[in-house]
Amino acid sequence: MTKQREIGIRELYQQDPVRADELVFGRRAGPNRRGFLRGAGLAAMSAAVGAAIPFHRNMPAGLIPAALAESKDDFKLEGKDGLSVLNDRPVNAETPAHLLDDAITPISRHFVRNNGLVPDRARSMEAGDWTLTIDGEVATPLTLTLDEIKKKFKPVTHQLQIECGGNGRAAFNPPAKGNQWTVGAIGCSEWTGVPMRDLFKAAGIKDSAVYTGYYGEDVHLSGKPDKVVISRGAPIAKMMEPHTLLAYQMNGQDIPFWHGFPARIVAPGWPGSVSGKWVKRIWIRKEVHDGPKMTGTSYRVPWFPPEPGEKVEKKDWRIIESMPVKSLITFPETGTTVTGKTLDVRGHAWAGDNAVKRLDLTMDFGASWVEAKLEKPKNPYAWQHWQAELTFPSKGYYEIWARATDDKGRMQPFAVTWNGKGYLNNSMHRVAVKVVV
Ligand SMILES: Nc1nc2c(c(=O)[nH]1)N[C@H]1C(S)=C(S)[C@@H](COP(=O)(O)O)O[C@H]1N2
Ligand SMILES: [Mo]
Repeated sequence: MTKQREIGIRELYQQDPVRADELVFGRRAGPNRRGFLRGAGLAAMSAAVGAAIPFHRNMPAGLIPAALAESKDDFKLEGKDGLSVLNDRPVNAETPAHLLDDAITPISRHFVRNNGLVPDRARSMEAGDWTLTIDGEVATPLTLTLDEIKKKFKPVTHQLQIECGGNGRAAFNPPAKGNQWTVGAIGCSEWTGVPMRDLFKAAGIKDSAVYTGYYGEDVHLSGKPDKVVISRGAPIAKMMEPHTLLAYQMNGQDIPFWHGFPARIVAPGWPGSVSGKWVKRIWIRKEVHDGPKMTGTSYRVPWFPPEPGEKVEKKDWRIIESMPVKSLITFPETGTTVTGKTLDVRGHAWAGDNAVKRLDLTMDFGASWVEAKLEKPKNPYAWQHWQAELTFPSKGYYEIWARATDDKGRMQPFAVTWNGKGYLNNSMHRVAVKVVV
């Protein structure tokens, strides 16, 4: 006798999306659309999402309805408010989209991504004998205390987005191993610190410098004191870009222990893993860095789009640099009941090293689009706020989808661009609402 195991709707859609449509909604859908989902199937789906679906004919088959796609599990982390905890050792927690509504992400709502354990020094929030060393391809290696960094170098403050390279991984099919981030491993807080290039210049960075490698104070899960948790870096040009900081404040206060006290790198627009927390050493190298999570397939994607499930040879993987164009709908929240014909919708958009040029919304699965009002970024690498008024043609279940376009003309795709590691999913964010008038 085989034992039946209960599986969640997300897992069901990952295993076989068309079969999931059939199991959940009772009827096999057409090959591309849910237009064939009639009678009992359509009724089941409407019941599941809580209203009739006026545009059901346009609905892609095998795609989990947005009303059911984001997890709602809550769990309390110190200093955090409403984050979904994906893992507790190491701690990984993401922020539901509607809690990212603030222009500047409050500390309590910035996601947390740890590969190891928070160091004791950070827990105590006392810098003590902490120093930062910059060595390698420099004329004079520097070792600085926190006070020296604050006194000798001119601070700057910028709004900077940090997004985990694996944000959106939960939508991969076949699934990719790792934290199953839905959409909330992104934040844009205000960071204060010293441009990294000022520190590098003070150390007399040499022409032979090619790449950096950071070392943090966090503790490996094995507990072994000498085992490095993660050590990544970036090409010198990215590290010398004026918005790449050695930060010591987040939203005007000492960086909280989750986020790297007493100091961290913020290399905005690149995978969050470049932004080393609890940093104590930056090694300037004459070749590409090769620390833990820098080599193999870590934070790399194939240079060509593989077929879902295709095996890709080692030599075809490239280190991820700028993150792709992306956006979030932060109002309304999925599940909202709309009692008027119109609704003000808003959110943010960002595009790695680039700017966002335009944002469009659809409520009929891509048949028509409404252009949103898009603000300029507060500074380069800040996310951009957008807002639009939508008018619904009738009552029913609607999905609002947002699509950002960057200044190079690149747009967010409808579906996941698959790779074996679950990186860089910038498919459109979807929010489900029920219109009752
Ligand atoms: N020392 C250290 N730095 C680190 C990490 C880590 O585990 N250890 N995680 C990285 C990853 S993968 C991400 S996405 C960001 C997350 O930053 P946050 O926790 O402040 O949101 O920190 C990066 N810096
Ligand atoms: Mo990450």
